[in-house]
Amino acid sequence: MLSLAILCWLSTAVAQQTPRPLAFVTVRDGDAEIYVVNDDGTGLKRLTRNPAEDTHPTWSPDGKTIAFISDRDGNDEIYLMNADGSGQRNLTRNPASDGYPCWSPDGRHIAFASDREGKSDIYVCRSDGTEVTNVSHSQIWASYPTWSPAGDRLAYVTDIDGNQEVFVCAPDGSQGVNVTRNPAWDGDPAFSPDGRKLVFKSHRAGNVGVFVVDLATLAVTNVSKNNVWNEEADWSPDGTKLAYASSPAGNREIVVADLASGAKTNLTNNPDGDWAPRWSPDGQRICFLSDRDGEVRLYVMSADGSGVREVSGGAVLDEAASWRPLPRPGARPQ
Ligand SMILES: [Ca+2]
Ligand SMILES: [Ca+2]
Ligand SMILES: [Ca+2]
Ligand SMILES: [Ca+2]
Repeated sequence: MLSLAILCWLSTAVAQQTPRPLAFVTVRDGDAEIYVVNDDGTGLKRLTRNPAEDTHPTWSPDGKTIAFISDRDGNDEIYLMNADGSGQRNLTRNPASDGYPCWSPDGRHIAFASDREGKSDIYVCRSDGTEVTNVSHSQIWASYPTWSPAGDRLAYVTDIDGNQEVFVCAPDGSQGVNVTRNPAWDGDPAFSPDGRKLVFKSHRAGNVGVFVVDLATLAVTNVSKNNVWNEEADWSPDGTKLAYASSPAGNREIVVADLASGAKTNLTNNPDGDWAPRWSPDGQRICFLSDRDGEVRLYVMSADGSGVREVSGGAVLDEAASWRPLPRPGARPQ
């Protein structure tokens, strides 16, 4: 028992000391560049060095590769680079606009949005850029793809009925279901960690609110339940909570809602703007953006709101940061 206790203590101590890297976009060099930094503010490193706009860094599930968007070849393309910034290569190579890359959970595929067939659609390719498939075949416009944690579903946003809905489909585009079905604007979907629910943003209650839909029943729950502006919801890794930006008193705060009890906690309580929360993969931290120091910067706090620390060391672009995923036990090499 004693050795087990020591092991537990050791693993906790190691977890507390292990740096958790974040990728983010900064404009401190005159144009958008991607940097990484540990969540304790150490290890700040510039990864891109190009006069083009380099944005939207997204880690591969094994944490070894970062997908991002760059217009360095004259139009928006999805690029990949190694986690240290080396090996930058153009994945999409198409004169149309390509963006919003999202890795499949096994790292073998990337979903993205492109207007290469005249209107924006959702495409899936292998992570080497081959075997590109249009999976949305939308009549008007589709974008913002996101994979389910098990890799068996894609969610995306489409304007098929003129008021924007969230669709869920198989990764080959079949079995598409409109899961929002409401005349108001619906968007920003994200699967729950168990894949059974989606959080989304909707105007259906008159304000901009955070809602959850059960994918088995399509029953919708109003999570934010207020009349102010709420958005940018992010699931806690254990699926019991949602963090989102909310403006209860005229400025944005990071609020955490406990889904079982409905209890809400304002984690920031700061008169300046606080937004774009993202949970660390171990659930112990939340990063967010704030302009409390006069410009938009990246901050990290404990999941209870304590220990707020600025980590970006300078101004950042208004775009949520991306935590490097934790290695998955037993994950297959990619
Ligand atoms: Ca750049
Ligand atoms: Ca392109
Ligand atoms: Ca709608
Ligand atoms: Ca605030």
